[in-house]
Amino acid sequence: KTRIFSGVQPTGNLHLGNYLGAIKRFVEMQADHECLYCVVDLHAITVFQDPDELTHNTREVTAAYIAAGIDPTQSTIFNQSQVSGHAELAWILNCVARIGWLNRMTQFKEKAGKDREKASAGLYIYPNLMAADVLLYHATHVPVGEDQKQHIELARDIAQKFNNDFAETIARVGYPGGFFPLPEPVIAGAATRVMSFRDGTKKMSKSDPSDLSRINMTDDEDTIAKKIRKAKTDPEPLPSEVDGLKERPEADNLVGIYAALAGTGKDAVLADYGGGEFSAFKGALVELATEKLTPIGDEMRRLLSDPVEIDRILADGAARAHSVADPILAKTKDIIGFIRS
Ligand code: AQP
Repeated sequence: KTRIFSGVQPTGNLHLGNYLGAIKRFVEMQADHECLYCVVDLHAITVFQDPDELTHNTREVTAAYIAAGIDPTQSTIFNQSQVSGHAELAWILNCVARIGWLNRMTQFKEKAGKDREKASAGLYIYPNLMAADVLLYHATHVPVGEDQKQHIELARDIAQKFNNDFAETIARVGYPGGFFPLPEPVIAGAATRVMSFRDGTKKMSKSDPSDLSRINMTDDEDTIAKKIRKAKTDPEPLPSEVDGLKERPEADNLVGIYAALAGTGKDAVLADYGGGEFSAFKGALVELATEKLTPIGDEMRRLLSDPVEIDRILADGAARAHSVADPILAKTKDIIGFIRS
């Protein structure tokens, strides 16, 4: 049986990359699958967060999910810290994962920077918590942006090692084929890695100090237009074939964004705009991005004006998440040999 799990960190500045790489895809999956969408606040605190901002940002991600089209009565929307099984299973998986595996994680190297000794221990073991998020629900598929591929591969390795280490007791409790399913990353579409508008070789990111580097999900029409018009490009006209985008990261990025927003492929976009000047294409992109994004931003603002209702939705989602997670965590404890009363 298919079960989808994914999450977004409440760390502010939700942007077009988060939308196209993750949230838009979450919406597309909910019609045909059982989905759990988490606001991963435990992940957020691996880097210090101001408490009031964390609270606000948690509600903002929730509002973004709903405004983008996730129906909280159909999918389970909740915040991670309200379901203690994430932290409990993460501890168990800390004891399964190997230090050598964590040392290969490129995101830690990027986020910790040069002075690694000053990074939090949480940032280092972040991928184990992410494995716990997915495995706690026996999720089978995880829609993510390209940057998270390595972490899902690690989650698979951890699940496999757990299944091997405890094969005997796992068979005894009735799972001869392994207890944790190996989750599949789902990385698809024309914009799995949206790049910065200032530098086509860097990923669009929440923490980039330049607001011009990204489109935020709450940007208004004028801001979206300004950012797209100022986005870095090269002087050549757009190519007619996708192959012509190869050595042109900025052009490739904008064409990919257009394709993802329009729900087509890069080839279809180039069939319409190939050979033309960037200025005309940028004008069309402004129109499309405004049409798709501003209603979401407006709805986020409307939802955020009622924080009590957002908190109610999160509490309801947490209760439903508990009902899936608790039996799986209980079985995990049996498998390990913990006594439960
Ligand atoms: N640029 C991107 N293109 C496509 N997908 C992206 N995602 C993030 N950036 C891009 C996807 O969004 C989901 C949620 O990401 P996150 O909030 O958990 O964490 P993040 O990757 O740390 O976000 P940022 O924006 O990249 O923040 P900083 O600045 O801290 O590095 C994930 O599925 C992710 O793949």
